[in-house]
Amino acid sequence: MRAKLYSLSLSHPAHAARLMLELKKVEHEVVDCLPGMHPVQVRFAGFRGSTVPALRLDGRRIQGSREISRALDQLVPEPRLFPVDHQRRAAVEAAEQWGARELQPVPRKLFRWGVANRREMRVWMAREVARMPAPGLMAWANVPVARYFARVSAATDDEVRGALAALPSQLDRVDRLIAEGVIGDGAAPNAADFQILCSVRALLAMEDLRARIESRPCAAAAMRIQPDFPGPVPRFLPADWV
Ligand SMILES: N[C@@H](CCC(=O)N[C@@H](CS)C(=O)NCC(=O)O)C(=O)O
Repeated sequence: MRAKLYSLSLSHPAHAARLMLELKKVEHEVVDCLPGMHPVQVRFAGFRGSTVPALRLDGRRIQGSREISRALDQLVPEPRLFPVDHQRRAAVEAAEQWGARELQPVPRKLFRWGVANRREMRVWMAREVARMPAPGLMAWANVPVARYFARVSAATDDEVRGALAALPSQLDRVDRLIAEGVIGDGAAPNAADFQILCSVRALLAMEDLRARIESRPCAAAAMRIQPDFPGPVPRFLPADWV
């Protein structure tokens, strides 16, 4: 089986896809796209959409973390990403869907707001993530790109404040899913574990938020499933928003 994963070092759904490939022991190559250029790179690779994760698997093109989890379970049944038992499967599917729709956009929105509104974030991105020469110059040159991605994610001041206000109840929900046993079994992670906990891991990497999250059960579960994530992401949020 040949697999090539188009990824981005800061993309939490792309990390979810990589970890699922690792769980399934599918040998794969990771193409670490250049932040900002990733939509062009994935389109150039023949994918219909512009997002990562995008996976070439035995000649097929599969895009989206939820599509990838299903394709992997079909191709390599064990270990399972979706339980066989109907009731358990329904719970995992519902959690995965909630994670993708509600929680996954949060770190993306916050991060893109930071890159569009904070020069220091663009310098950090250029130096630490993209490893570009002349990060100060890149921070200036990348303003239009940063604004474009902020617009695509509706990363406005109001949206970011709203996302931050809703975050505690979303994290409560993740902690409940762990308490109910839907996710959080480190020995047998399922598709919802990867979907949800990779988003929590991305939030934990933000210095603005770490102290508010790290004592929660979901923080320990996220660190277990994904010990490494680029960062820490330096503070960029207004202090009275967090
Ligand atoms: N729900 C999709 C979303 C993927 C997504 O939005 N990925 C971001 C990076 S985290 C991206 O590639 N965005 C490019 C764009 O918005 O054009 C998934 O789970 O795969």
